[in-house]
Amino acid sequence: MTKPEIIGSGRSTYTRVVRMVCEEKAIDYVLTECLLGAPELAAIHPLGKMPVLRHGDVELFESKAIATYLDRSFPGPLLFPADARLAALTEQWVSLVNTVIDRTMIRTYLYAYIVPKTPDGKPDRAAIEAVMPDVREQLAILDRAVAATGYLVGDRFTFADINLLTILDRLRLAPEGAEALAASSHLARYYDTHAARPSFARTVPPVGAPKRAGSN
Ligand SMILES: N[C@@H](CCC(=O)N[C@@H](CS)C(=O)NCC(=O)O)C(=O)O
Repeated sequence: MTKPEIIGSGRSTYTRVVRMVCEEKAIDYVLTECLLGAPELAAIHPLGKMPVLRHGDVELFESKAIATYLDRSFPGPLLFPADARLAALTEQWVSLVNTVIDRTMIRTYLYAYIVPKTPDGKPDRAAIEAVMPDVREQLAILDRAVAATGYLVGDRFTFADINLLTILDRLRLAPEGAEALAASSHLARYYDTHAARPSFARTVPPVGAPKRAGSN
């Protein structure tokens, strides 16, 4: 059988989540590194975002759709639970993280450090100060969510955890984010526990945002 090909960048959190699915399920896959704006992405994703997947004649875009396909197509532990309630809870946390928490912690907070829009290229202090109350509020929500079991969903590791861990990992790169995570005791323990998973360790990205074709 052909290997699934994940096209994206090792630096991209959304690319990392589908790589972690492959690692958790011991799927033999290929990562084809590319830049933002690469034609390989536009060939599959209508907005040219990463990651995209090619597997035989299957082409997919959107990380959760790719993760679902890999989970159902390959043996290994189910990362999207079969039970209706647990499946819905997994969807719930993936949705909140992708629509709200990613925007706050990565696109707004972290990007104010790594791709600031300031004239001198220095971290955008105004954007950082403005977003930190939301970062703290959202960390508190997550801290409560993992307090009882150490997982987002029931008492088992799911795609919801994968999808969050990649974001917490990047949040730690900047000082206020690292401090706020360390102060969230349940969530800090959750992060440390799951960061020891081989799927996490084998996909640690280089620091920095994915690079765009034509930029330095
Ligand atoms: N909802 C998409 C989001 C993918 C996404 O935003 N990827 C980022 C890299 S982590 C990207 O391609 N950004 C480039 C852009 O938005 O033009 C998914 O889950 O796959």
